[in-house]
Amino acid sequence: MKVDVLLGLQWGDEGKGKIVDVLAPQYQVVARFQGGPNAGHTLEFDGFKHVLHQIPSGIFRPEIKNIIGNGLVLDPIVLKKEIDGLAKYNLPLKQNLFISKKASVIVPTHRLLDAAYEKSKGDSKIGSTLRGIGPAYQDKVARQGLRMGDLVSPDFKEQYNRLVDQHKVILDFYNYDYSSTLADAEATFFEATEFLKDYNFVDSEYLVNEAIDAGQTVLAEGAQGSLLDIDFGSYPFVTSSNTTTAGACTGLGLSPRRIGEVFGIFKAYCTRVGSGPFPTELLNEVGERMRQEGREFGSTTGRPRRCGWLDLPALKYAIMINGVTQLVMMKVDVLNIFEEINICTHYQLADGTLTDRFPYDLCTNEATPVYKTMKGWAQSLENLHTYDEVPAELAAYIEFLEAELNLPISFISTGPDREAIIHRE
Ligand code: 2SA
Ligand code: MG
Repeated sequence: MKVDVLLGLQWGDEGKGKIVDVLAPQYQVVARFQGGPNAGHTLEFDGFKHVLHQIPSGIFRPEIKNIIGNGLVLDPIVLKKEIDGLAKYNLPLKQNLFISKKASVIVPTHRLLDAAYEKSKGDSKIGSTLRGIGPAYQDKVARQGLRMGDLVSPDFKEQYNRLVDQHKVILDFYNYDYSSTLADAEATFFEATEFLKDYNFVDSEYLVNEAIDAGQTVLAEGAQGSLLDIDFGSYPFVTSSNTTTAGACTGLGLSPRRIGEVFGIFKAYCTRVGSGPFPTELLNEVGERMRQEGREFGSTTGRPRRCGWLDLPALKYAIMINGVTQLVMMKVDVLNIFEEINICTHYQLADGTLTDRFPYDLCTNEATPVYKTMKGWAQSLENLHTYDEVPAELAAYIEFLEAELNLPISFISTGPDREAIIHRE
């Protein structure tokens, strides 16, 4: 048995939550491998809409084991809130949610540090979600962070204080005033860590590998997107983890030989939230229509997302890094409103050269998109369930992409609900 990986090929918000939920019935285990409360995975079914941040998107199927892997940075406060928010669904979380003891802990001062660093950067800020992600990964890599397994240790409070004392020195250096907020946040933090002690803390690398050995099917669920990867994204405007397939290996304790299918999720257009280069961004009325039609607002922070046309050089790069085997195209219905649809096939760089590669210096070397224009289908896609029913212009769009990307598009999502999806066998 192999582990299938599902991840975003753009700058996040590709609709991963929905696809995990759609594919979940085929899997016995769903595992998150990186990121933390910066993620917002939206699931919609039976008229409900629910946003998950740290809990895997298989949680609504009680028979599935949901694992929070070692590669995450977890905020106990947010985790308690998420668990409380799920209470109304009567899910057996004490039986089907498993938290790696090796996952890193986000403490309240990590959030303050995130804010202090961003403030100090001025106009060149990253556009972080300010959930403490970067500072928590910093402490992990500096070999001084806390891990979820430490929560039950008798000297947890001392370990916590040692770390926070260091954070205060940095906050003082940045003249960042924490006096009014920290005490309350700490009280909520310790309330949350007490609450979480009733949940399952596990050696998740054993759980995952033993599940595979026992013939169970496992889906690894990525967060954010490939172009936000710490190594391969548009650095420094990235998140602090490996959002790509390799991250599933380190973030769950899996050998690369265990990886099976890699589902690459992309939207039929592009969005980005936060700062950083975005060659196909539309700073005009077309972009605004995409934002409204696609409800493109951050599901964690509510920030308006930047919108633009599909970017093939970036997509090809993400497919290469991830070893994608199947593509999933999301939010196709958002393009129903356009008479013409553009696809960026190349960039023209400042010196005039054309390339379909993702440039190292995208942040400083302006890449002007070169577009292919296709006719839009300009009609509703509601109630479509098979590929045969797809309008000819949409079929042409899909087939053009498959030829360019050299991969099949296996799923086409035509609306937010679980049911609004075309699966091509
Ligand atoms: P961070 O919070 O320090 O990891 O931010 C660093 C960059 O990564 C981007 N980032 C994201 N981009 C898209 N979606 C994300 N999740 C939320 C959502 C975001 C939200 O699903 O909508 O609600 O605003 C996410 N998380 C991090 C971030 O914008 C920075 O560019
Ligand atoms: Mg999201």
